[in-house]
Order: sequence, then C-alpha cells, then structure tokens
Amino acid sequence: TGLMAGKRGLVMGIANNRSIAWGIAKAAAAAGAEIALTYQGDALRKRVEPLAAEIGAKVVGHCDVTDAATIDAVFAEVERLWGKIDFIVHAIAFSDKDQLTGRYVDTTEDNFAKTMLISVYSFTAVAQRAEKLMTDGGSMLTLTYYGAEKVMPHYNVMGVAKAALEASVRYLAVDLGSRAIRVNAISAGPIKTLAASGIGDFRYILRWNEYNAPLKRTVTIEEVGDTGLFLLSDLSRGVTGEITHVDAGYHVVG
Ligand code: 0WD
Repeated sequence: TGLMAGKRGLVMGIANNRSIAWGIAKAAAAAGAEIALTYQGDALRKRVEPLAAEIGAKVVGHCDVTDAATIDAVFAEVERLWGKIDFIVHAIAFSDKDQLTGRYVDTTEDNFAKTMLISVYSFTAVAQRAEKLMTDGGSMLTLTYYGAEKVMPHYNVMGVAKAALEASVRYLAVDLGSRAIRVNAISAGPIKTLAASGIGDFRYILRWNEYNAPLKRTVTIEEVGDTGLFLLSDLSRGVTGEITHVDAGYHVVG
C-alpha cells in the first residue's frame, strides 16, 4: 500500500533481524516510507547495514543515547538529508542483566539511574530533537511492556522504568499536541530478542503467555510492526497519548 508514501522517519533500536524495531521498519518501508536507521556501536553496525539495504533505508550513524553528542549528530545528518521528518521510532532499553532477576528491592542506585537514562529519558531527549524537524506534524512511537502496569517476575527496575516511560508518553503528547505531533507507545507481549534474553526465566514467561493469552500464543515482530505502521500513519491521526497493547490479549487476563 501507499499508506506511508511521502513520509520519512528515523528508527532507533535495531540490533538484529529479531529486533522489534526491525519489525516496525519493515512494515513502514513496505507501506512506502523512507527510513533512516541508527546503530549502537561498530558491532551492531555490521548487523544494521545489510538490514538497511534490504528496505532501502539510509544508515545515519552511531547513536548511544547516553552520549548526547551522538544524538545531535544523528539528527544533524537527518536534517541535512531530508530537512524535516514525519516520524520516529524509539525501541531502546537497557538495565544491568544481574538486576533483571531476583528482587526489585535490591536495585542499586547506579543501575537505577542508568536504566532510567537509557530506557526513559532517551525518548524525551530524542523527542526534543525530533520536534524541531516535525514541521508538518508527526508521530513518535516508543515500546513498553506490561511490567509497567503489573509486577512481572524478574522485570524489576525495568518495570519501574516502563511506568515512567508510559507517563512520559502522556506528558509529551500534551506538550507536542498543538504542533500536530502525536506520541504513542506499543505495549508488546514478550518476544525472544537480544534484550529479552537478559531477563530471568524468559522462556517460562513466553510459555505462560501462550497458555494464558486470549489468542493462546505470543506475538511476532511483524504483528508489532503492523500496529506500529498504524500508529505512524495518518490512519491513527486521532490517537495520541495512547498505550496500545499488542500482546495477543494477555493484559485482559494477566
Ligand atoms: O519481549 C520483548 N522483547 C519486549 C521488548 C516486550 C515489550 C517491550 N520491549 C521493548 C524493549 O524494552 C525495548 O524498549 O522493545 C524495545 C526494543 O527491544 P527488543 O527489540 O526486544 O530488543 P533488541 O533487539 O535487543 O533491541 C534493543 C536495542 C539494543 O540492543 P542490545 O540488545 O544490544 O542492548 O536497544 C539499543 C540497542 O541497539 N540500545 C541502545 N541504543 C542507543 N543507546 C542503548 C543506548 N545506550 N542501549 C540499548
């Protein structure tokens, strides 16, 4: 379809072909969007470049959200290329693996701060830069998880971070709404990705979702991608500040 024809956007958070951001990038590109990708460090660059080629995307550089200069550099490159943008996808999170198991109460100050910076503040940091380039309005999308709403085993400090991320979606939606910029999140069900492999007992969580979700299965990055496409496109022009669950319905029973 030509749903995204004429739209250009930046997708951040592809680590490999299992990344949720890859599912969204594929769906947007197939619908006619022009896409720019970032990578975090040289190891991921080698994975991201062939994926970019597959969908005709541009690779606009290294971005580590803990280094604001790299965020600025990426947005400067996007501005040089396109002058303006229509959407951004933020699919970035991090917490020390040692604290994605055991008890939340044992979270350290250092890891709490790092988790919040990378998994929460970075979306606002990116929104600040993107706002300036969204001169015709736009759509901003981030990824969250049900651990923001309910206590999930081992999710710990990341659950606290996702709760803050979801609150920031609402505050950003208000701040940017008058410029016709919409801000939303997808709350994805568990998917086996690189980031997820750091979470304790992840296979058990997948199995639990298969047994209990209304659809009796887990979701794919392609399914998250299609809802991402909806939220990035004008089909969702009346939707902002929303957390959309793409979780085979798990949140109604869990
Ligand atoms: O079950 C899941 N996989 C779910 C993931 C369920 C619900 C939500 N999510 C969220 C994650 O919390 C994250 O926000 O989706 C988002 C994307 O995660 P993903 O697709 O599951 O994981 P992955 O493919 O590993 O991509 C996340 C990437 C990083 O990969 P690694 O694994 O190398 O940490 O986030 C990027 C990095 O590419 N990232 C950073 N990017 C820039 N600066 C940074 C950073 N400091 N840290 C991580």
